[in-house]
Amino acid sequence: MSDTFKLPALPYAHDALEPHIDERTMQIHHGKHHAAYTSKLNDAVQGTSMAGLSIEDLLAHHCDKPAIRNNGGGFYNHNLFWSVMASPGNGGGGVIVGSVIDKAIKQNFGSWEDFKNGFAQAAATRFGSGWAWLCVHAGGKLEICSTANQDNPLMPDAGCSGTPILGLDVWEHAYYLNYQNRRPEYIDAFWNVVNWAEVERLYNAHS
Ligand code: MN3
Repeated sequence: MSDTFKLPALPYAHDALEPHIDERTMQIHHGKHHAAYTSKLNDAVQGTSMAGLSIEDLLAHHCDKPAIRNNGGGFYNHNLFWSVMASPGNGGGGVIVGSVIDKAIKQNFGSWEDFKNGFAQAAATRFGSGWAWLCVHAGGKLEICSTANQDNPLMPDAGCSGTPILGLDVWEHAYYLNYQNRRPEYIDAFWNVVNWAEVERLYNAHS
């Protein structure tokens, strides 16, 4: 039987996010962690009534099952994470002044500084493992939040709502090789690799 869910190829080389996210971390994170979530998600749905459902439907309606919550969340969250990053100087870090996302950030948070501070605070204060999110609601309202483990805002009981358009993995496996316990440094470095063109595309698709 062929697997429903496939580990996506990274949209850039493993070393493309250096020096902010190191090559070895990317190799292990994508090739081991994300691959394992993908494989276990396939195992969890095959031969059940959930086979054939989209990942969004699984997260919205079947996250009461731990195998779906943890592995479906891990599959979806990392798919988004890779897509919203890009190499510095090749789409990573830059925001076009006057673009849709530039205006939306300023309208919702007052300034880029206030947005970044709020997002960094959500990422830094998430105790243990989890994610920080920027979510959009229909109509364009933006919201910052964080979730534990592999939870995400598509799960009705995650304590966060809207559609995630930017996510930051704050599990230690995402930064420990390069930053050890210095999560705030990793969060600060993340801004150099955010692919704002993709965040804007997601904003337009879900607002
Ligand atoms: Mn991870």
